[in-house]
Amino acid sequence: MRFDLITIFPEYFRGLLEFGVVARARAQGKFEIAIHDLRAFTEDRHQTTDDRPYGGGEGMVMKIEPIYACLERLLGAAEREKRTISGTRVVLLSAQGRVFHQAMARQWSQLERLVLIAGRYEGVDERVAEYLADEEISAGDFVLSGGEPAAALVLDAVGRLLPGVLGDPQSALNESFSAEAEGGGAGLDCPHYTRPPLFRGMSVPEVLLAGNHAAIRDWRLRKAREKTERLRPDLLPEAPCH
Ligand code: 9D3
Repeated sequence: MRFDLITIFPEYFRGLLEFGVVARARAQGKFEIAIHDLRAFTEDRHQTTDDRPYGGGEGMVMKIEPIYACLERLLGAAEREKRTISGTRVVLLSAQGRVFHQAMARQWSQLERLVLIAGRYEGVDERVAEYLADEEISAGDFVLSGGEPAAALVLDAVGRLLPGVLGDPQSALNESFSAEAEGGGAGLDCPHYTRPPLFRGMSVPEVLLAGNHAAIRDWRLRKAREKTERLRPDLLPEAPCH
């Protein structure tokens, strides 16, 4: 799989390419990441990527031309028409998008190519979302200064699902089990502990030390459910607004 990141801050992604799961997968040739500096696709002397909003108001808006020129270079005019067939998706990261979730990560991990456009300033000319991008995605209900952290997060979530990327293939297996086995409700994981069994008065639950595997399984299910009820009741199957 190939990722293309379009940004005015290409340096933002440097660390990502050097460290972590994404870096290792890339080094192993499991996937390719290309970072594109939007300024390289401007025509003017000042390499302008933003402009004042029509209708007035605060802040600046990202211009469509450099983004179009970059997509044109990456995909070509013909490619943009038959994106669905070619297995390519163009995603705009913006505060106005649908909130990213695991099902999208799973879908996108099946693509040949994922193009991520990181927005900046007060927003992006709406014609990008309307005509150039396939989807407009947000990282969540909080305000970022731009789409770069959101793009990094999408890259990590999708990248780790690619075959052979995860160090331990069993982890990916367990993950899909826990998400689908319990009546479709992808609740929170159970708590984990490791040595020492007692640290400064803080103990590990006795059941985990005793070695009764049936009891451990029951305890883990119960704890996962309790924790989901307490911290993420919205994930429970019977939650309202589902
Ligand atoms: C007047 C309201 N604006 C700012 C307070 C709206 C606004 C414009 C631009 C809010 C954020 C941004 C920049 N953010 C992103 O480009 C962005 C984002 C986000 O803010 N939250 C979650 N996901 C994303 S993806 C891109």
